[in-house]
Amino acid sequence: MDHARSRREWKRAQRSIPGGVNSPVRAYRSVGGTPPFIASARGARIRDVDGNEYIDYVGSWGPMILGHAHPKVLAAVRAAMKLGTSFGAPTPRESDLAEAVRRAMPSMEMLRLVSSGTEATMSALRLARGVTGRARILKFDGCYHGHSDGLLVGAGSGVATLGIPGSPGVPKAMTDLTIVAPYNDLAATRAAFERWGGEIAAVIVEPVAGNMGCVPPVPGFLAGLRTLCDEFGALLVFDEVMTGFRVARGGAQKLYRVKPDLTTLGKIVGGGLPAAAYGGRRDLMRRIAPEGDIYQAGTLSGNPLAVAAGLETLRLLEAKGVYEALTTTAKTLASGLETLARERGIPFCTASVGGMFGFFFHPGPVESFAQAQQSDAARFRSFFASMLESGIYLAPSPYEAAFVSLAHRPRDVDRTLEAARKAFARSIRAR
Ligand code: HOZ
Repeated sequence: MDHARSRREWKRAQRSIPGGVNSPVRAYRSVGGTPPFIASARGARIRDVDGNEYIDYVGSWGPMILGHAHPKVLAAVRAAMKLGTSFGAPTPRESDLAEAVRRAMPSMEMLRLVSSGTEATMSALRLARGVTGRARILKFDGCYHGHSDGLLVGAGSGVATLGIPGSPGVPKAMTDLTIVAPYNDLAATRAAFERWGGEIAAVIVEPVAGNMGCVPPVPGFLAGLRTLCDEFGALLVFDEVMTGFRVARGGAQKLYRVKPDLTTLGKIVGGGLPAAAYGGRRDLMRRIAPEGDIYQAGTLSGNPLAVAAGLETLRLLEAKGVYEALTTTAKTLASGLETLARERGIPFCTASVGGMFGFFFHPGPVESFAQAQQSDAARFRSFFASMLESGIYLAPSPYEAAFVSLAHRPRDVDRTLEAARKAFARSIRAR
């Protein structure tokens, strides 16, 4: 594969943009090589500026559940665009989107649209602190909830990929209020509550962790969090930016039958344009300004193009069999990879939930960030490079989930597994 143009573009980008990228993981720092600069994408395929085509399992990090450039989403955006691109004033379609979300996720009795997942989680936690009058937040090691100050501790995603322990610029006082417990560890969570119980405003959790690879909750973990929150008067916040409309139409809360007080959404809810949301119990959401006294605002919140893309995406996800299809694709990939690795005696484990999956070069199980960090980084790098060379576009980090779309066909899965067979063989030779 020729990457000459991507290399040139990357050099150019680095003169104006830190690392040449507008979000750190995209720079391929942990896997090496040149990140393909993208020219276009359609369906399950993404094409770079050198004309190389890849089967895409990044899906813009989650939103592209219908596949890229879905004609109906494009038509909806085009139609909206003709009417104006931003008003900074309410529109009927924002209520349409809010109602569509509420139908899918009844725990979101009221919601507010924002523009990014970071904004959604930051705002939900402000609300939680405002209503409880408490300052502390409990999060889990390896979960990533965007880049707001108080949440940049024990964070997965790019923070984990780059091995950044925390970030300069975040005063210690901001993260002193954040308690970090190991994911899937109820005993440690209880211990934290016993120490700080009366001060904890909220527990925030990715109900299926997708920013340390894909790590599902162990049975009873989410229900246990619900019980602890109730016992100690804290709010339970499900960060479903990744899992919302991804693991099931009603998100992880539907799948695992645990009702959070507040939920954050992003990615799919914007259909590939910048929209996100936070919402939950009506009595809580009524505290948001102007109905209440807790302030949060945004010029592009409820942007008409993003709302149109989100609405059309959610509408198309109502079709019968959608989540069964996504689940089958993700499961087939995960189990196919596991079989191939096992045939070669490579320590390897996988997980898949709905339309997301992940893998670790680790014998398994991986239920926590500490275990995820024990996976074989060198093997991941070699596997990643070989897959890319074979035209398979994976997230360039072991600390990210992979996403499938409705555009992925069985032949894409076959091609991916064929590429994986080669990649596993190479990874053995390289040792
Ligand atoms: N935090 C995102 C993945 N979990 C990265 C997004 C991006 O680089 O676009």
